[in-house]
Amino acid sequence: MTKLVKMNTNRIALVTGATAGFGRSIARCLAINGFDVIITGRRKKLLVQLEEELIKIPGCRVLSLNFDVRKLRDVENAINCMPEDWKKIDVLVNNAGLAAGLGPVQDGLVDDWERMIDTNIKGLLYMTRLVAPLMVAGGRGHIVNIGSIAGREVYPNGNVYCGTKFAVDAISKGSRMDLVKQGIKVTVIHPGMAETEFSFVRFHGDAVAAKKVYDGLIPLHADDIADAVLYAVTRPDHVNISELVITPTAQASATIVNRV
Ligand code: NDP
Ligand code: 8X3
Repeated sequence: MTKLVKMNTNRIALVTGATAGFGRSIARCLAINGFDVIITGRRKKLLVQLEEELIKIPGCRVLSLNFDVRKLRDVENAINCMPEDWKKIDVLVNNAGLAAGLGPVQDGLVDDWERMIDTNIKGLLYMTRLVAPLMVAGGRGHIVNIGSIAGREVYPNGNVYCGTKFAVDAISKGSRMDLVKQGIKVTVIHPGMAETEFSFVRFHGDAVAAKKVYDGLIPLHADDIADAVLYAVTRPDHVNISELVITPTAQASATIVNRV
């Protein structure tokens, strides 16, 4: 008798920067909602922990890929060496990113600038360059880029970080134009203030300065952004969510915040 092999028909989502913050919440949320997930990041221990958590979700398959999005060869190696059935990526969430420093441009640290430019712009481009052709070949797909309110409004001392997120906004718009004929959706989500490891990284590990950013207001939670990603990637085929700007209720713009 022929043995019936049950094919896994879940959609596949690849989330960069899944070891913390938005990325971890997005991976969890998509996994809980029926996606198979490819989780990526540099901190292997955290990737393993998340993989162990997500594989307990009934029917969910998980692949973890440990690499730095700034290293083109490592990105190529990770994507090209994936098992063939994992290459049918339906959703790419370009989330990995950071701010490093908050100060006047004339005092900026070149190393901080390079980390932000290499991660937020070039890393996102490397991922897109490797994954978009797989989507084109499959005739479907959805790229979700995580931008920022800093990609819509420049604020004092934000200079280079804002520049990288303006680039994410422009690249998202351009990608949407370039991929429209192939039926590939492109969404950009621009969050405002959210309490993750973001400010701890921005202030080079100063936990007190990081905490102070959110004094007197209720910031966004990573799950709020995961919820928005889930919404975007579960619309019907004929609907694309192009852009979303999501802020805490207490934030009216990049610089206007109601603290109590
Ligand atoms: P976190 O610092 O909590 O998480 C950042 C994630 O990015 C981590 O998983 C980290 O993993 C990963 N990452 C950073 N650098 C690299 C790299 N070179 N290669 C691979 N992965 C990397 O921050 P958030 O979750 O808050 O930030 C996620 C995204 O959201 C970023 O693009 C950020 O700019 C954006 N954003 C954040 C806002 C906020 O207020 N929190 C608001 C608006 C946008 P690992 O260190 O393991 O590599
Ligand atoms: C993170 C939000 O306002 O610190 O992108 O730039 S902000």
